[in-house]
Amino acid sequence: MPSNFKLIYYNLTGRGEPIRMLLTYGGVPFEDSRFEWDDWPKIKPTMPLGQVPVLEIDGKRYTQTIPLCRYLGRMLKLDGKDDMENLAIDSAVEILWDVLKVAYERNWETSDEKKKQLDAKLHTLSPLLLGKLEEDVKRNGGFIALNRITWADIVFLCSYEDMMNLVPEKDPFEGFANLRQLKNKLLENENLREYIKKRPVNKMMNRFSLISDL
Ligand SMILES: N[C@@H](CCC(=O)N[C@@H](CS)C(=O)NCC(=O)O)C(=O)O
Repeated sequence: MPSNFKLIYYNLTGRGEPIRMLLTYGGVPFEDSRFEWDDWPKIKPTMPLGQVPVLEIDGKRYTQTIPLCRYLGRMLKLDGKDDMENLAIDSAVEILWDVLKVAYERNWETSDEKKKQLDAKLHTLSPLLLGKLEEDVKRNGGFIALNRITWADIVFLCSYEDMMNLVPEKDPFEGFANLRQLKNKLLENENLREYIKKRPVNKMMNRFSLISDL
């Protein structure tokens, strides 16, 4: 296993947080290199694709959130034991990502017209996709992809926090008791609890934080 990890990302949750939380859950020490929003123009040209998150592994830089999470999932033995199990994990993560992408898009949209369209899209998509995951959690004995914890559950925890933050007008998890229970179960993990208590406040998205659920 590599010995040196450094995550470069905004001082926000977003795409950086699942990587931070996976390393944290696995008890892997890492340098959490955060920068403020206003510093981004200076940092952008120094990043491999002009984007973040970037994970430095033993000094080499890697990009792309989901592949990085999948890699960490494998490293931490939070992956599937065969192709079908890995497909279930990938599929759950992609469902979470599909809802989140629309929620983020809506959040950053400045045109009233487009915001309204994204609003309608989100309020149709969110119950449908989260409803599917709710059924999956019920069937999987409390976990999102398989009958045991996988890296998809950690991605879920981060997605839960961001969704609660991005959709303040209506609790997106209302009526989804199994998803809520999963969130509570994950928050029993001591590594995650300590990390959540100590991490910097998300200044740009601070309507909700998991700290209120500890
Ligand atoms: N496919 C990449 C997308 C990365 C991405 O869009 N990062 C955003 C922040 S979440 C970014 O760097 N935006 C600033 C920019 O493109 O200038 C991934 O999943 O990691």
